[in-house]
Amino acid sequence: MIQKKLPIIICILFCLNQNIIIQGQEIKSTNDFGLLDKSATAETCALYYNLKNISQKHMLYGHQDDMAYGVGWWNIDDQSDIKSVCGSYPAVFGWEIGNLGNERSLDSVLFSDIRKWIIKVYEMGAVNTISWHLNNPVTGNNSWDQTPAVKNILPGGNKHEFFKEQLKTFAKFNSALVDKNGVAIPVVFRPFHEHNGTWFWWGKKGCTIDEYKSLWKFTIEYLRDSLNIHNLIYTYSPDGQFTDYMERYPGDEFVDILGVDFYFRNKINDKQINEFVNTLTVLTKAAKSKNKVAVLSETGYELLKDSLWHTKAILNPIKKNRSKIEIAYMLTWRNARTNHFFAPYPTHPSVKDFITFYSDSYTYFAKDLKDIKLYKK
Ligand code: BMA
Repeated sequence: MIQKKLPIIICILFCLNQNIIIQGQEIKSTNDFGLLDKSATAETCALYYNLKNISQKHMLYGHQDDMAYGVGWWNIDDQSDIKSVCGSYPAVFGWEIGNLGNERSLDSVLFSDIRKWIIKVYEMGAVNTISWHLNNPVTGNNSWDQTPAVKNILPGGNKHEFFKEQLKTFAKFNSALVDKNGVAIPVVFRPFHEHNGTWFWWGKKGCTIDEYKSLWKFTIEYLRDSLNIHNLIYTYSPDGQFTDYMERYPGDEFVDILGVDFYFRNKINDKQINEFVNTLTVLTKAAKSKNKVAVLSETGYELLKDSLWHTKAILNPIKKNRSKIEIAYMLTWRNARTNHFFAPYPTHPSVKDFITFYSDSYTYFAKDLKDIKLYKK
């Protein structure tokens, strides 16, 4: 009798005990990888899980708008300053969607091209991350217009409906980010960044701590629960000049990745390098205590005025402090033109040093992702 019922008993036991172990980590169900969105797609969960794993041994190299333009060129198929310099695309690609709803982004890139490149990046097995310099909803000017506006877009505010429309515009753009099989492409989404600065309307002078947290929570709940978006990994990213990293942190259930935007502004010296190391140490500690991922969400030294920046300021300091620093990726800011660039290009004096940085086993580029399936568990 018991023998006849054995398959049923096994089935019940299996259903009751859903917890599985993947590489030593207990996963409660296939969708519980610690993401704030419990309905996140399988590919999104896998990306988050793999970023967490990778950060223990490597750091992915990223570049903003890498496929879109570089120093001396604009929108050429398969062109990339990074690829021209070292032979491989970056492993992470940043995209900017300020001006969404128009034909071109605030940096004049066609949104139809951004979509095309996001798909290409995904099919290459690399990572896409999106930032959003949202126009000031009160004045309609760009995000650097500091006219207070956060209160106005929160529930009850006179621009709340308008803000919901903006989020719907984002949802529409996002819904077109699918591969050839219709699979939603995971995106590391980084809204309302550098909020501890005073340069954006969502900065610390434009809203109280509670208003900022409410804005963050509303945005996530609206995208996730009302607009049913499940391919996003949410990143909190203060500017590196913070006094308290957690000051405007909206809560563990509203953040997936802990980031920081750290720029080198002066001559590269020990003081600045120490500051950098300390910042990444604080970040790593916070992320680890929450079992979340840490990233250097923006970085650079404008015009790369020190040709050894990649090894002197980034690689060597991080490698020397590996016991305290685990970041899944760094994203170097854009190569817009000869007086506004952050990454090397073929004739730049930093190329040799960049090749050293690229060749180090700690850094991962697109080429290194060939055997790593970021979107599979
Ligand atoms: C800033 C600058 C601007 C750009 C903005 C959004 O850091 O690079 O030129 O418009 O980012 O990409």
